[in-house]
Amino acid sequence: MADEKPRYKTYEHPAGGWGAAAATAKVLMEQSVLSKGSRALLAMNQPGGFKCSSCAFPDADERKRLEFCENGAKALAVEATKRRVRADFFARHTVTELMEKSDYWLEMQGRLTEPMRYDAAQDKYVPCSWDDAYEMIGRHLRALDSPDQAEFYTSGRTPNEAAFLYAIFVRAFGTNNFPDCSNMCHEPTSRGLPPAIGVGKGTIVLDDFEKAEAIFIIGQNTGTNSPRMMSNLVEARKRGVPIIAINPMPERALVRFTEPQDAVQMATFGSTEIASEFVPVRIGGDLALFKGMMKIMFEREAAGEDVLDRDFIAEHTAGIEALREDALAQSWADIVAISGVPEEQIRRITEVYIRSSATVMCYGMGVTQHQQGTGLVQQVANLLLLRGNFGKPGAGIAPIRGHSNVQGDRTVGIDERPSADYLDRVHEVFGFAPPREHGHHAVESVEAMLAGTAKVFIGMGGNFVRAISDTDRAYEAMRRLSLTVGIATKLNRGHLVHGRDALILPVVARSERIVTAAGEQFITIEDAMSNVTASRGVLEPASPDLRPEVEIVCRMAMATLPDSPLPWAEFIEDYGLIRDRIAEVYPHLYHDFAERIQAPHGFHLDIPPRRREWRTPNGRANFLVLPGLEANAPVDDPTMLRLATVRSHDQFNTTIYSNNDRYRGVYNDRMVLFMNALDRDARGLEPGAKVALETISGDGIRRRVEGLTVLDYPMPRGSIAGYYPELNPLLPLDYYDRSSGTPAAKSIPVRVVTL
Ligand SMILES: Nc1nc2c(c(=O)[nH]1)N[C@H]1C(S)=C(S)[C@@H](COP(=O)(O)OP(=O)(O)OC[C@H]3O[C@@H](n4cnc5c(=O)[nH]c(N)nc54)[C@H](O)[C@@H]3O)O[C@H]1N2
Ligand SMILES: Nc1nc2c(c(=O)[nH]1)N[C@H]1C(S)=C(S)[C@@H](COP(=O)(O)OP(=O)(O)OC[C@H]3O[C@@H](n4cnc5c(=O)[nH]c(N)nc54)[C@H](O)[C@@H]3O)O[C@H]1N2
Ligand SMILES: [Mo]
Repeated sequence: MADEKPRYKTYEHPAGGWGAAAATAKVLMEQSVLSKGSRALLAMNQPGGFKCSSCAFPDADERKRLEFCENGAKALAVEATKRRVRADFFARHTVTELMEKSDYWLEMQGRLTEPMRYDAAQDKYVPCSWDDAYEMIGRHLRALDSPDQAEFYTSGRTPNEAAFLYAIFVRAFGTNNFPDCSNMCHEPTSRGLPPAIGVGKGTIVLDDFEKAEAIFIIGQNTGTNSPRMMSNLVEARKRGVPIIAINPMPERALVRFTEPQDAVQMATFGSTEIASEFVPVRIGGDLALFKGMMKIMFEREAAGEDVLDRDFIAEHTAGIEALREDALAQSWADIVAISGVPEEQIRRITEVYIRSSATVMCYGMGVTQHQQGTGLVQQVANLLLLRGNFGKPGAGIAPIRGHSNVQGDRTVGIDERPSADYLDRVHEVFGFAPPREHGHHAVESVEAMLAGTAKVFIGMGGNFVRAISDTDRAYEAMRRLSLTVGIATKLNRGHLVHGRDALILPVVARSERIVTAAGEQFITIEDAMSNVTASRGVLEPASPDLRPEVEIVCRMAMATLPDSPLPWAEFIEDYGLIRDRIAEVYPHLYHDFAERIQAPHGFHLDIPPRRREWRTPNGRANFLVLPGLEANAPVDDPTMLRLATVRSHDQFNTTIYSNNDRYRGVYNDRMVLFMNALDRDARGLEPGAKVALETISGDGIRRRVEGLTVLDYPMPRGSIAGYYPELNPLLPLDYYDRSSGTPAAKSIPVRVVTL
């Protein structure tokens, strides 16, 4: 597949439909798991079954028989693949040779099967026993001068039980260094919303889509990254609900979609128009756009119209005067120039917003991954507060989370800045005093490695070195370490860019059964709408030598803290005991965990804003002003383009399923740039020209990616897009949102260079 010729062709069909059905069958077949995979798909997201690991969107209720999508099927197919990476594979390839292979090739080798240790003499991974692996981890960690010399990464697939204990183990060891995938993702939500509405999570439940009178989708590619949400959007459109998509890329599924689970639409080749209005905002232009909307609302209110929810504002909020003053001070010329959206269109979508008495605003990485990502999230909350869109049916804020349990991991303690309340509870429940100083977030962990102060990196899932910014420097950072540990299902780059000692520890995957001495265990996860549900794998583990993540955490703890009085060995066998401890540490959220998790669809964690209760210092919802109109520092260079690094339809983060991106019309190529034809002309380039990109930065480091093909695409002027992770070498490590630590991966200032 990799050597097929690149092809570029506009995708004319609605997204979803038969294309998605065919793609589902194809991916199952490619991994030779058609019957096993189809059987498992029937159990996906069903009571008694397992939770899809592909995204964090919640399950529908009883009305839907099947709850999976094309991309969920892909995630399952690559997990249930028949292919295996065994000891003989590592015996055949040195690590240096494997470094030459693509991420796609590494992924396609299949599931890891046994623990492996790096042997420097041969430059190869060689088999090692689980006992030896734990002994090595314990030895390295105990040898450190300070617990703060270790970095404990978490990716968001880790279930609650493993994440909770990991957080306890690491704090008992003595550090709050918890870089995690959330730091690169929805951290602006976790940090931005608490001062605004008192909780760092979304406030809607699935039912709200059915009651909404308007839906905004800001910087989120629904059809690819949370396809199950398309059913809700199709349903809303059929009810005539306006849907406003704010996105520099005209994402196909937001334009037109055929519901693959709607038999009539499938049979008649019918489809639904999704966005009633597409707003092609410039990259980073959202702040100007939001301020334009607020300016209109304040002006019309001042002119005597009934535009704001005055009662709600008076009873529940603080800070509106400063917000009004700031919005009214902005000029239309600036708003239009910076957002790239004509005033008339801003007026039109504001009218839609004003007419709706219940609005849901969804957003994704197009909002969070900017230098002012946290401030941008707060502006979405401001817009909603102005019309009282919290605590009523059909309304609220909806951060569309990424990894299936990224929200849950944070809830149960994966947090480099833990709250005092949590630390007090841990002290009381577990009887040790956890460290109180803040630890490292993802970017800071790499800085510590580069500075030589970090020595050990443990990766609970994920592919950190590919996911984080500044690829070349991240590689250099990892290679300075004394130990790197990858706890994973699949071989990835993170295992090849390693420390002096290195381990690969293979785990039981989400779709697989966990059986311990105490019997079959289930795990729990929290979805993007705060529902906690049980997940029980249905397939046999890919190899008898895999271990569940819970066991790996406990055994690392036992090897590192031999005197720990905690019942680690019991936790390994009985996950109910872990849930009892979760309930003790979080009495408000997780009381009666054991009983409540028995319900077929689990239970909903309390979200106080749904009752118009604000757990902020002043007890009110707060309007928070972000000065100016730019979400990123302006760059004084006329050749500058803003680059957004995005996902294709055929990848899950750093896992590349194929080199195609069907809805954007790209086949067999990932080294492309989506560019407005006028920007291309202005640089004297032909369509299909090969170019390099260079980052514009003041730090004297040259960052360049070569071999990119320029494609004409309806992007706003000055905005270009390409793929993550191939373009991560362009993203400077210190180019991130200071409030959340999140790299500004959607707005990298670059210039085109021709070689
Ligand atoms: N199949 C699949 N599902 C996934 C994932 C996956 O890789 N594959 N990843 C999971 C994870 S971890 C996450 S976080 C989510 C990510 O899901 P999304 O949030 O959809 O992530 P992206 O594809 O990075 O980009 C989001 C959108 O932001 C737009 N955008 C770029 N810049 C701007 C801007 O300045 N303003 C606005 N308004 N929009 C902008 C892009 O055009 C793109 O449509 O999906 C999760 N689900
Ligand atoms: N430039 C740029 N960079 C980005 C982004 C972007 O949009 N642009 N997005 C950012 C975002 S939103 C995120 S969330 C991060 C993602 O960063 P990560 O979460 O670190 O990356 P993934 O690619 O999701 O991790 C994939 C690996 O996880 C392992 N794995 C899969 N399933 C399991 C499991 O069940 N258990 C365990 N233990 N391991 C498992 C497999 O070995 C697989 O290779 O990347 C960020 N980086
Ligand atoms: Mo994410």
